[in-house]
Amino acid sequence: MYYTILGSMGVENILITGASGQLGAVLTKSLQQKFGIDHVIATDLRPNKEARGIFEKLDATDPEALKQVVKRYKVTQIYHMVAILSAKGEAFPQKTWDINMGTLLNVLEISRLLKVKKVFYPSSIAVFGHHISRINTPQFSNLTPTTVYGMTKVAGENWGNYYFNTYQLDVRSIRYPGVIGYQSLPGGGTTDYAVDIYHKAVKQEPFECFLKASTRLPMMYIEDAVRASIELMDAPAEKLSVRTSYNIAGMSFSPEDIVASIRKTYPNFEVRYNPDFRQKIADSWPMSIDDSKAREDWGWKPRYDLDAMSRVMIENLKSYYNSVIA
Ligand code: VAH
Repeated sequence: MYYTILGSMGVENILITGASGQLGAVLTKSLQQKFGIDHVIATDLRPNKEARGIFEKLDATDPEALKQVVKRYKVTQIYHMVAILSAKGEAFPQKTWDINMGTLLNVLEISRLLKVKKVFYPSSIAVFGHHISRINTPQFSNLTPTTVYGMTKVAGENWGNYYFNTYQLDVRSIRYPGVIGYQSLPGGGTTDYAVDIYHKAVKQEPFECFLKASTRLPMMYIEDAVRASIELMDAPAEKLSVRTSYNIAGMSFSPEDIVASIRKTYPNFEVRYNPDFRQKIADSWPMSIDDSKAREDWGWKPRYDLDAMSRVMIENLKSYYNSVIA
């Protein structure tokens, strides 16, 4: 049995909730490379068919079930990636509140009781709303989000800070921008267009964009986002001055910028703009982020800009679609 060899002195056993999601799937792989495949416990309601390693079917809204998995695998760190995202959340506001908050409170409380050493909590630039400076939005800004998803992230950041201050639970958090990767698909987010657009381009199909051409938002290539999370978790605790959540920046672009970048490879790529309810959400978010605190405290630095990301996305999706057709 795996768990009989886990949990010995100095060994880290990492549990991921939401491991089959867009970020969870890629994060699981990176953590397996870092800690060893037998030390990473991927959990979700549904398995990720392509994943290797330990998987437990887990409903993180069930505290008893979560507790049992944490105990059984002698878990020392949790990455809590479960969440209903911004656009989908607006269709189910109360369910979004219950799932996003309920699962986080379970993770925090069980971590406190079972002495889990560190917890990673993903927040988002959706914590910001109107009444901010939308260009280079500062770390400490007014947090009046316009979506239920954003409300859960503001509350979640504060719960993390509370558990850190009250119980000395080592909770660490990042405010992710829109995350883009070829390995997995997002679901229900306002920034998802920036993933879908590459799939259409590579399939040489026209793309219908649900945001206006000029809507500039903070974004990040998934490898940078995963590396940021692991680097923050590796940083010495005493260096971390922010225990709500760190602003981090990668790049900022609008649909017309990403289209221009894609047209360097596919000059005839066709796009039609047909903004829907997600436009209003995007208009309430920052255009770019000031991440100087993350840079100062734990050395954050992104590696990918828009064109570098376009190259990797196109190259990898091309091989993927070629292998599907072959
Ligand atoms: C969303 N991708 O669109 C998420 C993200 C920056 C927003 O948290 O809902």
